[in-house]
Parts: sequence; C-alpha cells; structure tokens
Amino acid sequence: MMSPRTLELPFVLQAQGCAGRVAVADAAGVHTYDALLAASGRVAAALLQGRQDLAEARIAFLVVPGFAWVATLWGIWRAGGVAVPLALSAARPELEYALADTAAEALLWDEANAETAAPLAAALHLRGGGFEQLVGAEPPEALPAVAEGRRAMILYTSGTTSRPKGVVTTHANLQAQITSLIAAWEWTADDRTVLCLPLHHVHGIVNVVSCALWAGARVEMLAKFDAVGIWQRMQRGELTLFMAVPTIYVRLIAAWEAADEATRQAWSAAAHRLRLMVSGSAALPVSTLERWRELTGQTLLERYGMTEIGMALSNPLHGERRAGSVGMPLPGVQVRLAAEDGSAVLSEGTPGEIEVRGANVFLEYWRRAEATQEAFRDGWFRTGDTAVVEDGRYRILGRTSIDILKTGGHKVSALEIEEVLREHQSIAECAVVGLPDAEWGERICAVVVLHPGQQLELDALRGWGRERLTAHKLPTRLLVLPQLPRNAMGKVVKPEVTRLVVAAEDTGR
Ligand code: MCA
Ligand code: AMP
Repeated sequence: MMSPRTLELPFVLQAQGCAGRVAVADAAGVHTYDALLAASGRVAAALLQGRQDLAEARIAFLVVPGFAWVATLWGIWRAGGVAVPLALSAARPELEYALADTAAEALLWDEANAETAAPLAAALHLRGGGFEQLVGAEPPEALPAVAEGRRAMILYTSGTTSRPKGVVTTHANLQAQITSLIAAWEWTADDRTVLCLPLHHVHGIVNVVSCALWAGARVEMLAKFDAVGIWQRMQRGELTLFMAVPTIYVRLIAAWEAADEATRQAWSAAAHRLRLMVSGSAALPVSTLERWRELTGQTLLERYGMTEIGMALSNPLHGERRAGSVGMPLPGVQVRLAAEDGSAVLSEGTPGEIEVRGANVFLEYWRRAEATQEAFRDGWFRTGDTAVVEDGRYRILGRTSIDILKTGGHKVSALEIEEVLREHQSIAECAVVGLPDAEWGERICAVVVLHPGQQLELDALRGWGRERLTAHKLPTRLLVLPQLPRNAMGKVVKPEVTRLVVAAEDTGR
C-alpha cells in the first residue's frame, strides 16, 4: 500500500531500503528492518489516536534496550513527537523531574518496567501505555510529514546548574551526527555490533544503535553490560565493531585476567578479529589503551563527544591512533580552541576551551533560553572542556568547571549531589568532589559537616541516597570534617576539599 506521507524521515527511508535484513537481535530473537517499520508504525498510530501529528509533544519511555526500545523511539518520531528516553537506573525523583521538566504528554514502558512506570504515569496524570499494547494497534492510515528541522529528542545532561538540563536535538542534528560517524568509521550494511551501554545517552543511542540502523547493519542489544558475556559474544564471531566507555574496557581486562589460559587465548583471538574498537565518553588512560593492545592486538580508537554536539573529534580509522589524543575534527564538524574569555582563537600549542560548530550541534536546552544563549559564543558551542592542539591533534586537558565529574562514563554534577545530600537530617554542610580512579575515571567523594551530636556512615548515606539518586551518583567515599575550607568570600574551595580527601586516604582515615 502506498503511504500518503509526503515527507519520510530519512531513517525510515534508510530502513525501507534494508527491508528483510536483520536490524536488531535481542533476548527475544532477531527482528528485521521490515518488522521495525511495521511495529514503529503501529506505535505511532496508537500514540496519534486519530490526531494528525503529535506536533512535538514529549513522549517519555522506560524500555529495556532491544527491539521494543527502537520501535518505541521510531514510533514517537514517526508520529511527530519528541522522544524522551529515560534512564532505567534513575531513582523516582529523577524520573519525576524529567517528566515534569519536559511536560511529557505520555509515558510508555515495556513489561520489565511496568511496575515502576505505570504508577508513575498514574500519579502524574500522564497518558500511559505498555509497548505490547501499543504495538497491537491497527497499522496507521497516515503518518505526518515530519520536517528535519523539528525537535526529535531530549536527553538530560548534568551541567554547572544543580538540576540536569534537557538537551534538544532536531532530526537534522541527529542525521548530521550519524552520517559523520558513518563516513569516518566506514559503517556498512555488513557491520555487526553489540550494544552494552544504557540508552539514555548519545553514546548508545547515536554512535551504536542509530549508526548501525542507518547503515543497514545489525545491532545486538543487551539489557545490561556483562564483561564475560561480551567476551563470549566476541568469541562466537561475526562482530565487526565494538564501542564502549573506558570503564568497560577496564572491566573487560579484569575479566580476561581472571580467566584461564585457554580462555584468554580464545578471547584475545576473538577480539583481534573485529575491524574497529572505539573508546569514548571519558578519558581513556594510556595504560588501558596499551593493555588492551597487548591483550587483543587492537589499538582502541579514542574519540571525543558531548550530549550537545554528538561526536566532534576522533582518531583516524586509517592511520596513526595516538594514545592520549582524541584526534581531529570529524566530517562536517568545525572545532576550534578559544581563550576562556573569548578574546582570541588560539593556535597550536596554546591550551584553550574547545568550541564546536556545525549541523551536529543541538538546538537548545529545553525551555532554558538563557542557558542556551550562555552556551554559545559567536555561534560556536562552548564545551567547557580545555584542550591543546599538538601536531594537528587535540589532547584534552580537563574541564573548565571543577563541579562536573565523569564516573563510569556518566557525567555528574557535584552541585546536584550536594543539593540532595543537604536534605539529609544529619548533614549541615557538604561538598562533593571527584577523585581520580583507575576503574571509574573519577570516584564521587562527599565531604560533610554534621549537625552537633550526629554521626554518619557511608553505607547509611548510600542507603538513604538510593531512593533519591541513580547509583552512579552515590558517594563511594565519605569524609566527615568539623568545617569545610572556605575562601574570604565564604565560598567552598573545592581543590582544597580534594586535597583533604586525598590526605585522609593517605592516612587511612
Ligand atoms: C555503579 N556503581 C558505581 C558506579 N556506578 N560505583 C562507583 N562509581 C560509579 N560510577 C556501583 C553501584 O552502586 C553498584 O553497587 C555496582 O557498582 C553495580 O552497579 P551497576 O549500575 O550494575 O553498575 P555496572 O553495570 O557495573 O555499570 C558500570 C558501567 C556503567 C557498565 C560502566 O556505568 C555504564 O554503562 N556506563 C556507561 C555510561 C554511558 O553510556 N556514558 C555515555 C555518556 P552496589 O552493588 O553497592 O549497589 S557520554 C556521551 O554519551 C557522550 C556524548 C560521549 O562522548 O559518548
Ligand atoms: P556528556 O555530557 O555525558 O555527553 O559528556 C561529555 C563530556 O565527556 C565531554 O564534555 C568531556 O568532558 C567528556 N569526554 C567525552 N569523550 C571524552 C574523551 N575521549 N576524553 C576525555 N573526555 C571525554
């Protein structure tokens, strides 16, 4: 039957060209591109319920990675909605925040998340729906024409404000992010990859799932990362590409080291056969890159990106991949270094803030016009990361804000955690800092001043925090002090806080 639609979103056209090929493999089996188109069409129809176009209504969803996740995302897009993929690991207040901030019209879920999502939808008076029920709808008679400049997705990212901001990308932004990576890393329909990352970040959504599906490749989607499971999957063969955060490579190395000799050999040989292994989302320690090369003969390709821009810099697919460097601008992405006060664009050898421009750059922070305006300078997005260019390649030096941490590849705001900790009845004052850590990149440390007569242990604090924050935001180190170091203005001096934590660790406190 001919679709009455006049303008198909490009990802639909790409999928139509792949028809009977397998798109997704998950715990339930394999699913073709045709099946994805059919299921997403039904989800779209169920969402529209007779309306012509969702007209950018925000539709949030809590769905385990797999066919249902992709069909839900595509269904929202095909109905003209803005997709809000929620973190499966989020605590209830975090979910409530995202639903309220986006003013979501509906919350969708799969069976595994019904227990969390259904009561939440009811409590917040949102339209709710299980995937199994949505996908059982009649196929659509017509779907709206969705122009590429329209809003497509909102992902929450932590920043220098205490509450996370919604990063809005348009279909055109996503298309630019995807096609840039397809060109740079030479994705083809013959590629096979495995997703073991959460699907509320660009890394999993764009770099793995969307690139694979745009290319007509096959993506195997795991509900959760498991080191031995990944090694065993590589051993079964046929994978061509793998992408992960440094913590995952550290975990894979640990699993390899714990295995017996025959298993090690088999795993090493299996990993060696992949055509490309990529690391990103946080700095890849040179020691990890080198150990991985010893184990597998693979030189990890390190790249640099951000929720607001997708990927910006990458080591080359062909040619030298330099340890400690994040490489050069990706196709279609303009990158420069600017003096922090914006007074100059810097040349090689002078450290500055990375600024990015291009069709890949996001539209806005959701309903935060001021924050959006502040994030740009002369049309360039200010990343808040400092770097230096050496020999044409960028090397990341750090961040302009001490309050933004990276742990396990997740960006975390110290201010957000502090705000929650201050609600604890025993805590009078607190400061959160990140400590360098071989496994996690950074570890969250809380330094607190208690109300008189109070006591607090780390386990108790973590137990209390679990109800309020995602697990990776919970402090793994607690230091109780009589007072916090402050400057003459009364502001907490974070570098001094970090020094105190390190000193306490050294003396075993
Ligand atoms: C979890 N735990 C932690 C942390 N996370 N402890 C310390 N620091 C952490 N960061 C603890 C939990 O509290 C729990 O402890 C135990 O570890 C297991 O928790 P679980 O959630 O199951 O963790 P995991 O499965 O071991 O997770 C590790 C992980 C995960 C697989 C590395 O963090 C992950 O998937 N990270 C990737 C995130 C990502 O996709 N980032 C991309 C964003 P207990 O048992 O006591 O409860 S950046 C991005 O998208 C940009 C654009 C880019 O450049 O890519
Ligand atoms: P997010 O906002 O979660 O998308 O995280 C983006 C941030 O992750 C960037 O601003 C960087 O600070 C960091 N990041 C991403 N890739 C790398 C990398 N290869 N090396 C160092 N930092 C990175």
